[in-house]
Amino acid sequence: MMANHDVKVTLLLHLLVVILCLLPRPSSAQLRQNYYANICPNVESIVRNAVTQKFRQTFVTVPATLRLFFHDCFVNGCDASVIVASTASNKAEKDHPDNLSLAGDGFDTVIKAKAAVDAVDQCRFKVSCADILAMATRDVISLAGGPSYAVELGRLDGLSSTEASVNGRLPQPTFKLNQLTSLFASNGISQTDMIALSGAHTLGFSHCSRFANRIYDYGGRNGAVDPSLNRTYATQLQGMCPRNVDPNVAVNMDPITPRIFDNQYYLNLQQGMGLFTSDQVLRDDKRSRPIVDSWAASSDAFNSAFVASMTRLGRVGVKTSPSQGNIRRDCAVFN
Ligand code: HEM
Ligand SMILES: *[C@@H]1O[C@H](CO)[C@@H](O)[C@H](O)[C@H]1NC(C)=O
Ligand SMILES: CC(=O)N[C@H]1CO[C@H](CO)[C@@H](O)[C@@H]1O
Repeated sequence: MMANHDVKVTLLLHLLVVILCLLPRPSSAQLRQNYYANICPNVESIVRNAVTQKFRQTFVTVPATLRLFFHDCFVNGCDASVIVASTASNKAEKDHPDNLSLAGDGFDTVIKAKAAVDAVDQCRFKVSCADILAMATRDVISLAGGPSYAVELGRLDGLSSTEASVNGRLPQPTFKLNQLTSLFASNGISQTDMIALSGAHTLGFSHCSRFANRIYDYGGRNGAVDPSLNRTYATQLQGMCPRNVDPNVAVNMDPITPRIFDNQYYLNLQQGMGLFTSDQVLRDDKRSRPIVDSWAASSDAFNSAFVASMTRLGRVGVKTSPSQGNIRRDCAVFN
């Protein structure tokens, strides 16, 4: 009797394990290219047109949208929760101090593309803000001369956005390799992907405060400059960012080709011209140096690594079941 019962329990347990293994994985499994083929067949060209129009008005569209996507994905998954506006009762993600450079143009790009999509009867309220942000990000990268790629789609928009949820979820410019690697690992993103995604700093701006510690009083010593920083570059940065500079002043993160999405970031690191500690450490730590050098040597190798890494970034914490999310009518407001 007992033995028979044990056999049954064992069989049931095995069956359970098999069923669990066969269940689709909750995160990325359901995203796919051409997700909207029957729902809104022209969605990609509608978004691209809207993004191109915005790009012609201001170049900031490019870095602003790219960084917005990164911050969205790392805080509570790629679910457009970063776009939600705060209300009297809820301080949303975008109000966290870490958002400082989430330039309004990134938000505006998504809002405008969403309006263009919703202007088409067949598409109205059928394409998520999270997917529009993912498509717009692909578009700004190629508009800036970077690689183009097919975007996986099918994300739902998240149901919550809080300032507190941002705490500890975004990397800091002072991070060394281990801190960077473990924060990205907590999102299921490998060290190699982290090094590729950091190449996004080939575009855009940083406020002086984010690297002031490297050009003034480094390590608390009066007037000291971070020894890992190129001296010529350090002097240039001090010129653009004098002590007590207006906090709104920002500098190009790639001083050589600031408006081109290219592999110049890695060439800069070879010259000690990484703007943040988190940039320069990728070249100075011997564990990540070989990858930095290989992408400095080959823009094709960097481009294909970047595309693969962006695709993995786009799967972080995505929501695909109706209990987890919906399609927001207004990207800045929960339905
Ligand atoms: C590896 C760790 C990272 C750190 C520590 C970091 C940190 C920063 C900081 C401090 C700024 C300047 C913000 C400001 O002062 O305005 C910045 C800007 C930017 N970051 Fe990162 N970031 C990281 C990774 C990424 C990734 C993975 C992406 C995208 C794939 C990205 C895209 C950008 C862009 C495009 C800008 C320029 C934004 C603009 O001009 O509006 N960053 N980042
Ligand atoms: C510093 O940068 C200049 C170019 O701006 C370069 O010629 C020089 O080799 C760099 N120095 C170091 C130590 O990398
Ligand atoms: C673009 C944006 O939402 N910026 C906000 C970032 O956070 C600060 C406060 O921490 C707000 O004042 C900004 O409006």
